[in-house]
Amino acid sequence: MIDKIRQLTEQTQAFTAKSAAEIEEFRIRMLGKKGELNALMEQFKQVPPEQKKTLGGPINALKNAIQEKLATLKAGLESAEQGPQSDDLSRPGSNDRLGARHPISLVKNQIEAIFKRLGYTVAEGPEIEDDWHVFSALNFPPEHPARDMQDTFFIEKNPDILLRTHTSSIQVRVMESQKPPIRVICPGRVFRNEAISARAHCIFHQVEGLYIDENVSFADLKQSILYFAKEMFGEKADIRLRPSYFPFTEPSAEVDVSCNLCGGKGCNVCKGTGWLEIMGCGMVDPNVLEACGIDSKKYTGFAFGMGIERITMLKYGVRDLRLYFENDLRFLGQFDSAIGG
Ligand code: 2U9
Repeated sequence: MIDKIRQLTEQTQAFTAKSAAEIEEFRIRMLGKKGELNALMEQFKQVPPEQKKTLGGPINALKNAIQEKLATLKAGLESAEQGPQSDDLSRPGSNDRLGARHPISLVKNQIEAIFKRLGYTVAEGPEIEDDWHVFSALNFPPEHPARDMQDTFFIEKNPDILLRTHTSSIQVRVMESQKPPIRVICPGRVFRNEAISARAHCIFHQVEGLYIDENVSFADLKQSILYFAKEMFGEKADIRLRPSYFPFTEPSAEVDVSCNLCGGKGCNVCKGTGWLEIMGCGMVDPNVLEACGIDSKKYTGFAFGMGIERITMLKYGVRDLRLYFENDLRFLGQFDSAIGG
């Protein structure tokens, strides 16, 4: 019986076919009801139990070899049939479904594109930073709460090495290495020691901007942000500035954009105010300019910062921050026709 198995295995390996009919003929001869394999199985039933152990494996291997041979021959025949057609350049293209860009990347690209039109370049920097670039150069006093372990992730409990809490550290590096005029946009991930909820996450994305030159004024800041708001939220968008405080800017302001859902009349998204907060901004504090090697008597500048998650929520009506991190295709698929480079 083992000789028969060996003989059928060799026949299977050597078998070739030029047509579907030949393949089918081979299948029936080997696997058909009255085929070779069934005949072997009938014989197998008669053999004494101690021989069954040595014959079971080879019979199975033969069955697998026959099935693989049939599959290979069928695939070869199908591609041969398609061969001449694949040279036909007039055939319609295949309808492969393209992936979608993540909404955070989409909006990051849109923000960058808007500021590039105003002459800004894009700069990136390290996520693991030192105290100087995240806090000290930015005029944070030694006892500022952001320097606390509860708000910032420190590496190996070393108070000098930490995960950046804002992308302002990139602007510090740009100011240290370039001379004004400086016009730069700094996108990136930032890290804050916060509990995760629908409205807060310990990792999020920011875009910050910095413009330094002679005679840069608060009016320049306001006009640049108005341009950004109209490009991002539509021509009808208006802005308002409310006084605020940041260690690195003086004066400082929070920026609201008119609610694009109710047109400023008041709805549940803008909580009846007609306004939505989109970013913070201000004139760069002279202490920061000096710390970064820029003459604060000659140069002035403005800076602004925004959370990309927030801008995306407002633009696309995303209600829960956690959706950005879950990679659920039902969520991501909704952005596949959005324009964003
Ligand atoms: C340098 C000098 C000044 C960047 C600025 C803000 C205001 C701001 C927040 C918005 C929401 C961060 O994501 S958020 O939590 N940012 O309000 N950021 S001014 O000012 C700088 C940056 C770098 C050298």
